[in-house]
Amino acid sequence: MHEDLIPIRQAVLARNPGEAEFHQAVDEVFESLGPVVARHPGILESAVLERICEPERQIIFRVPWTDDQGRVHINRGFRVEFNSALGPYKGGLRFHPSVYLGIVKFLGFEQIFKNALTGMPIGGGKGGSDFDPSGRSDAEVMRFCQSFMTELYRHIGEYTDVPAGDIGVGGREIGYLFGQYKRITNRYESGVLTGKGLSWGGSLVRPEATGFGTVMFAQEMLRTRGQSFDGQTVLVSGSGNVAIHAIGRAQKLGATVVTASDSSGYVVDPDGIELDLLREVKEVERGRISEYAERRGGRARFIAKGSVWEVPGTVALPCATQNELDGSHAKKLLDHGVIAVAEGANMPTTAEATRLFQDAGVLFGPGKAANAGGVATSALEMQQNASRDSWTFEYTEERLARIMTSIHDDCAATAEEYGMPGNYVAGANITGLMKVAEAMMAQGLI
Ligand code: NDP
Ligand code: 2IT
Repeated sequence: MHEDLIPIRQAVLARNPGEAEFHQAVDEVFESLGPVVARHPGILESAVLERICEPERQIIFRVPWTDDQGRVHINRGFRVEFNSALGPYKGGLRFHPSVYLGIVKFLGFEQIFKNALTGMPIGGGKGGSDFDPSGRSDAEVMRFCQSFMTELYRHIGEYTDVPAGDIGVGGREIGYLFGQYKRITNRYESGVLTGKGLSWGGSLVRPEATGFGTVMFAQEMLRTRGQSFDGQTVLVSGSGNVAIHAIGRAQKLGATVVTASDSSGYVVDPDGIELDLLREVKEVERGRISEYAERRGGRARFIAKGSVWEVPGTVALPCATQNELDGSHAKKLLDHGVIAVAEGANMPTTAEATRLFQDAGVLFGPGKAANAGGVATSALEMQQNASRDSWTFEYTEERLARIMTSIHDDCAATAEEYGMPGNYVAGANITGLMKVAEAMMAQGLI
């Protein structure tokens, strides 16, 4: 790390004790910024980095709700409004028992740079709760969402802060949240949330956008080496929104996707994942991934321990959660001849694993670039809401493809410009930072 950045980084760590994931996200960005502070002294003089690491606003609130037996539960709700230099705060809500302030801040921090990379007018934010939706009935999830929104509504709005989904928050939850927002405010404010259903302001392609975009980004990386998805053996982790659509897109491009996983284990299906069955088990029935193997007529195996990264493959798409691919996994993947890794999830690869891939010359697409298609399409949803319009699938998909190609090209060009050709991590961090820094400096001391 550049010596001028070390005291800033240390102050961030001291100010935010116990937030390991946030520290990791800050470190990853700071590691890239040496050449930037050398070339643009104004970044240090105007204390942009100190400001960018301090959220504009952090909201923590109580979420009381009752289960189907009438028992009372208390969860904690979060919304971290990190940076509004480029537009209203924008970013998802995560419902998962592991959620605490450090997770929300890591995600919100990443979102600042990701959203800048999309070229759309959106700032960075993130939220969620330590609520665990697994095994809960629709009625319980609805009561939780209504209670969550009963506090959140006062902090959000089309021009203020626009939440969407993330882990544990999909179309069902966005529906309950939107209904409660509308009820409390008496406003049909479509642009207050994204990921809505098609008949009430949602956008075509938004459900597919993150997974599709990740594969589009990886395809662009492969293209720089004269390669493509065609004929690759692809490893995907997760079996949620991002994973499912990454699998579908990679298959369409001629790849064989041989794995999927959830928090209970993973499946290996050498003939290629049967996507309809996976969607039936995970999206419709909200079941366990072992049921996929059970219903695949002996063609797939379920493994409860270990991870998909132990399976031989040439392209890896981590689409589950943070730090799911560590140094030992990276070594396995390298032994098996992996040529490209693109992060569908946020920060799924540890710092050590990232270094191993980069040192070995493997194409590595960091999440803030590779998974930006989701939030970019959220911004397209906001655009449709603002003009009271709805676009066709083909047109929206074409816009997404153009955005992903331009994120890829911007990251590649910036990496080259700063003397680190092929380093998409540095390219993404520097491109994102420069856009936000420029806006912050123009807007005075904010
Ligand atoms: P979903 O809730 O739809 O799916 C999450 C998947 O990851 C599930 O298969 C889940 O397993 C698994 N998973 C979650 N937490 C863990 C864990 N601690 N250990 C092992 N497996 C886990 O979420 P998404 O697909 O939306 O999100 C996946 C990743 O992509 C996240 O990192 C998210 O931040 C990121 N992302 C999402 C975007 C979006 O538009 N949705 C946009 C950009 C990034 P199980 O079913 O057992 O819980
Ligand atoms: O991490 C992410 O970019 C998301 N969960 C999507 C955010 C959004 O506002 O669509």
